[in-house]
Amino acid sequence: MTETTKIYQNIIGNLEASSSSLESNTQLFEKYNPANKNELLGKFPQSTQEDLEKAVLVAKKAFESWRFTPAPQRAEILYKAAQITIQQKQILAETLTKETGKPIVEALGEIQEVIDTYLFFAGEGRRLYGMTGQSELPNKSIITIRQPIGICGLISAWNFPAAVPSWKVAPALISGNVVILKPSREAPISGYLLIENLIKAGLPEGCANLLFGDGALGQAISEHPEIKVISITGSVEVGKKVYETCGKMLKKCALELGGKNAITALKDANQELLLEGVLWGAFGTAGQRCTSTSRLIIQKSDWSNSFIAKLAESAKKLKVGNGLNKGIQVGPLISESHRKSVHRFVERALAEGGELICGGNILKGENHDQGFFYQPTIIKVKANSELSTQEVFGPVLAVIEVEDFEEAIKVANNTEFGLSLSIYTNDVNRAMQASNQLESGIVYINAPTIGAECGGAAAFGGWKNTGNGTREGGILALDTYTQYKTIYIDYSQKLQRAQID
Ligand code: UN1
Repeated sequence: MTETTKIYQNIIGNLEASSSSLESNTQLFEKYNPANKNELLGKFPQSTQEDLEKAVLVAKKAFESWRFTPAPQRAEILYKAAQITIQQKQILAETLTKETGKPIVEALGEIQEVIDTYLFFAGEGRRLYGMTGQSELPNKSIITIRQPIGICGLISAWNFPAAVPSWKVAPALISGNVVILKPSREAPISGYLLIENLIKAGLPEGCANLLFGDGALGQAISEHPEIKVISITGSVEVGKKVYETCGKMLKKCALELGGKNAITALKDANQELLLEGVLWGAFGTAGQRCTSTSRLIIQKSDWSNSFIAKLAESAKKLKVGNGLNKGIQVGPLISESHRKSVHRFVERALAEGGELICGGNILKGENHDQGFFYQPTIIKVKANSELSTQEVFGPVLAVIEVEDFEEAIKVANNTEFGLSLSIYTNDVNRAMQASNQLESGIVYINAPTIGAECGGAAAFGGWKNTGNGTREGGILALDTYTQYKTIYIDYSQKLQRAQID
């Protein structure tokens, strides 16, 4: 350990809290830069049940006053946190690039997503709309309001370690809940800085807490009886387990799981637009977004073959490297084990009869040996192959050729996931038919599958095994973090019997 290596502490009650694991000084995990595997970014405690109990106690106390703090006052803190994030944008982005490997432009975009999320949910502080309705009796009103639920356990992923926590923390807090965030072990620092900045913005003690740890801690959080809401972004396997736990405890649970997203290209598509869209959707973030374009479903035409060749030429020219360096378009994969998993997908696809169009290997050489780099890869496969149906989470694009529109839709829907699907066409009828028939929570027309925004109507979430119907990133996120209360107000000054008088 070099002298400068920071040992991060949990945050409990607005203070850095030494984990009980640190007292015995055995349970520390390390985080290295995936673009430079010798660069140690920090050491982190493996939090214990005792740490969790401490955080729960503090959060429970904080909830008692935060829940009754007027929402516009709660909003002031999110506005302030947005300002701080704007001021720190560059440094936060650099940290993000170091811990995830994503190119700095993308990291800046992710920090912008945090800012947008804070500003959107701060605005909700003056709305948090419920409903009013009509009573069947005179001089009587009915209103339904949203109220907070309590402590929310937020478990986030490594690929968007700033934006995804903000999607969870901001709606939870604005609604009057308090939170315990567990950032991913693979990218723990951005989440830490997020909570630190909320505290700097004036968030009262104990409203936002952070515990470092692994899946066992995530499971302990979901099992804790005092934690009333769980929101998790992760794998289907983990999501199912957490959902099962929450089901048994009748706990609210929001799941954002995998994706097998596709761009569907019809023969009347704008080819230049399509080319740019596929490159960005498939190889941006090295394909490590839940929304990444991992399939191109292309209608056979007099240009489809030359298009695939052109796509390969462009993919080969993408600059792969350390995301802090100028002009880099594709960063590393998050870890060696993840790179191995991606490579195995490629090997199996080729063994299954897939046709390698470009890439297909670990990147070697002076500029790449230090990190977990992988060549942008394109493989032509059959519609039912593993590569065309299973999530890879890397820079690997499966190309599937189809005869017509009907087959394109069928192939696009032929996966257990349903996060983000896209269609490129200039035919408005086809575009609308596709948006009607595609089985996913998000559909793009003439745009790739990545790049969801935060806003009123912009809901993020998927169908099928991608989730359980909950949404993030927009107004529908409030449904996860609020419970409804219906209030009947009888101002008739006499007993009125519903359904009888
Ligand atoms: C994710 O990969 O989990 O829509 C989130 C997008 C980004 C968020 C991705 N705004 O691609």
